[in-house]
Amino acid sequence: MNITDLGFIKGFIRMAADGYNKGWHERNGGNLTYRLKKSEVEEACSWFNQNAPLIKLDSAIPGLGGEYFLVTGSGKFFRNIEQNPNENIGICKLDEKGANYRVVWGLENDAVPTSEFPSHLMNHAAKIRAKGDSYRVVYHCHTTNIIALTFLLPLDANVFTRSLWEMITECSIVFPDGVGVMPWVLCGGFEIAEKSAELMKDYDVIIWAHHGIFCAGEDFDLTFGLADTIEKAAEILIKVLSISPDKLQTITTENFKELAKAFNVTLPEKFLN
Ligand code: 2HA
Ligand code: ZN
Repeated sequence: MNITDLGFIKGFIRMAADGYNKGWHERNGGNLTYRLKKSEVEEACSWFNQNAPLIKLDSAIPGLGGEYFLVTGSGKFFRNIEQNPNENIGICKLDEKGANYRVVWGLENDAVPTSEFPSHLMNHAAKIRAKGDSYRVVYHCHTTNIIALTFLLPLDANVFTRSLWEMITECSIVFPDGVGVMPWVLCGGFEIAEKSAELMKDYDVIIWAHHGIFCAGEDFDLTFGLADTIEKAAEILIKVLSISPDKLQTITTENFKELAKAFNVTLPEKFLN
C-alpha cells in the first residue's frame, strides 16, 4: 500500500488527468487544491513528515489553522501528475495561526505549492464562512471556450449567467447561483485572491477574464462537473455566435421559472429579468 492508493489522492489525480485530457491544462496551466477530512488525515498521517521546515505565507488565513491541503505544485504540468504524483503534488499542513505551512508529503525535489496557493486558501476560507465545512475543492483551469467568450461578451455576471444558462436546459439547475465575472487581474497575487474570495461568498464559479475558470465544490465529482458543464455551455454559445449573432429562439425567463419550480432550486431574481 502506498499513500497514492488512498481514495482522496486517487480522486485528486483522476480529476487532474481528466482536466488535462479536456485540454484545460496546457503546460503548467491551472491548479487544484483539496482540504482533507479528519478521517483522511488519519489514514494518511503515517506517511507525513511533521518536521518539514515551516514556510511563511504572505498573509495569515484565519479560519484554516491546522487544516491539511492536497495541492498541485508551482510550475508543474498537470500532464505529469498521474505518472509522477510525488514530485508534482503534495500535502501541506497549516499551523494553528494559519500563517505558516509545512509540506508534510510529496512536492519532492524542492517543489513548492501552486502560485495560486494564497488564492486557493483565501477561497477555501471564504467558502467555509459562507457554507460551513462541506466545501473541500478549489479548482482553476484554462477552459478554451469560456476564455474566448471573455473577448466577446460584456464582463458582467448577469450577461454571462443568462447566456450560459440558455445553452443547456440543465445549466440553471447545475449552477443556480450563476457565475461571477472578474475583469483581467494579474495572476498569482493578492488582488486576484481577494477579489475572488469576495465573489466566492455568492458564487461557486468565477470567470477570470482572458484567463479561465476559478471554482469551488464539495467534492471532486461536483467541482469537475461544474467546470465541465460551464465549459460545454460556453462551447455551444461559441458555436451559436460563430454562425449568427441572433438566436431564433431560446430558453425564456418563464422556462427558467418552470425549471426552478420543478427542480426545487432558487434562481436569483437579478438573473430573471
Ligand atoms: O498555475 O494557471 O493562474 C498556473 C496558472 C496560474
Ligand atoms: Zn491560470
